[in-house]
Amino acid sequence: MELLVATHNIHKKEEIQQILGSDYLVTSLADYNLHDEIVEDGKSFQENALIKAKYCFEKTGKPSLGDDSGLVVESLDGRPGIYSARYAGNHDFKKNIAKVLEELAGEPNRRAYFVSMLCYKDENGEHFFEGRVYGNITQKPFGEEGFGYDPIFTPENHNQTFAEMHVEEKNKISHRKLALDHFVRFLNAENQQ
Ligand code: ITT
Repeated sequence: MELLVATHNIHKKEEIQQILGSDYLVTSLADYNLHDEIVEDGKSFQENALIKAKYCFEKTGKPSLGDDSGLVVESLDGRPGIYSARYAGNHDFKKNIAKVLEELAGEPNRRAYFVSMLCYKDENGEHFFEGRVYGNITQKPFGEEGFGYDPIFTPENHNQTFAEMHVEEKNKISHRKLALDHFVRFLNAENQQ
């Protein structure tokens, strides 16, 4: 089936396609010539995921998936959280990473998690699916793969950051993979009814 992902982020689109595999054709906003910035003024990952999915569904009538995601750092009271994309500079990952590392300087508690909140919207309504992966923030960036905060996040029971792993390896354990597993189970159950 075609799944329209309400994103301008090519990395997210590619990860979702790789995780879902060839049973799904993952498209995104650019494939529908939708270039507007979607105003994400929700107060939670859930509200923002809904805003994205709704926008897409209203524009196209296609089954749409919003992914609102981010990094939640325990000793920063959950920041950058829903502000992950624009924590220091709008989609400027170097600045965003630098700000997190600076705020954590000298802090022994480096526990954090990545979250992916998905909102799936079709003509029958909206459904939410969440995935989290726990880990730690490194002292400095390592690796070139992935995107966003990947160079400073080491998932639990691993000794490499997401950015040091091949994307296929990240995609086996990531927050996005866990959320998509819930989503696929839901779709399969729906299709059996
Ligand atoms: P769209 O809203 O167009 O989907 P975005 O990049 O703005 O793209 P978000 O609003 O969900 O997406 O912001 C999430 C930010 O959190 C993203 O820009 C990254 O900085 C970070 N992030 C999310 N998932 C990540 C991942 O798997 N690895 C590293 N950083 C991630």
